[in-house]
Amino acid sequence: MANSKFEYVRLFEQPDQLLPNTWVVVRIDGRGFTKFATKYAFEKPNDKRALELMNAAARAVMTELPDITIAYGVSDEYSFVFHKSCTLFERRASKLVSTIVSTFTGYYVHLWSAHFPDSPLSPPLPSFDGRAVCYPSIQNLRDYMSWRQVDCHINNLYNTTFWALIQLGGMGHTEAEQLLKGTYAADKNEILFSRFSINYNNEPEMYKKGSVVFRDYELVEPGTHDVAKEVEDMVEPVQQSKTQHENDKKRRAKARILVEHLDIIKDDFWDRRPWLLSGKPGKIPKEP
Ligand SMILES: Nc1nc2c(ncn2[C@@H]2O[C@H](COP(=O)(O)OP(=O)(O)O)[C@@H](O)[C@H]2O)c(=O)[nH]1
Ligand SMILES: [Mg+2]
Repeated sequence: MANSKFEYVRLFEQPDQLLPNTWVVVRIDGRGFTKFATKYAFEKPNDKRALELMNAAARAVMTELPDITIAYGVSDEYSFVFHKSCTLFERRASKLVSTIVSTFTGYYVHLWSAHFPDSPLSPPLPSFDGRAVCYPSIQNLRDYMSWRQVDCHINNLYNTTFWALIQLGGMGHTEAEQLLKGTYAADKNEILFSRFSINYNNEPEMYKKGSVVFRDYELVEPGTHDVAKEVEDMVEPVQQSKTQHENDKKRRAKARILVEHLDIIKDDFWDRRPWLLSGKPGKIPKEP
């Protein structure tokens, strides 16, 4: 077919390739959620319904995109991790980010009424922005995940204390802010306990740790699988046979997708679940 005189515009399309052989993290964040939370009267500092809606949307994204190995969410943000060998075919940042953002937003809106049956959505509708970052090593990826979970802890301890001072202690916003200025974690724990008899340790795990989404296979004994080294040593992804590839895909599709509130900073979480970093699906657990 002859090219049209218009076709030169194709040359304006510039590459936006992500670095090969790296872990790609797409983090999405609710746009203007401070205002959005006020409009729908989200409970402060944590609204269980809103967080569970975020988790349900993330779970749906992982169901549709089997290349995502793990996701982590807190507040109005979610990070989705693509395994380093899984993004060979599509490494255009804009395409990955737009796929995640639109799939997540679609499900967030679709699932809204199930989580907020008494508050129908109305414009301006919820929307999310997203960015993609490449992490070259497992250590970098683990540190990224730890960074988000530490952030969750710091913010939640602060917010829990701040809102206790206001809601239970009758303080004003400025007064509470002044009181908390320069305090350490131990001070906040002490304020919660001595003034309000709140033991921070007993706060819901979802608020303290955020939410981790991953496929459920049989856990392994820690120390029996050293995937990290195996995966790091991989210079280029192993060429799988077509049947092996199809088998893995089937096993991934069969796996249940769990949403849990676990410590992802310590080694234990990763040691027990070697499939997260190896990319090889594990054993499907027997029905209890
Ligand atoms: N009340 C309430 N607000 C929340 C909750 N989760 C997220 N938010 C709001 O969402 C904001 C997220 O922060 P950020 O992304 O920096 O603000 P944004 O630019 O307004 O989206 C928080 O500051 C809260 O105002 C929740 O569970 N309850
Ligand atoms: Mg936001």
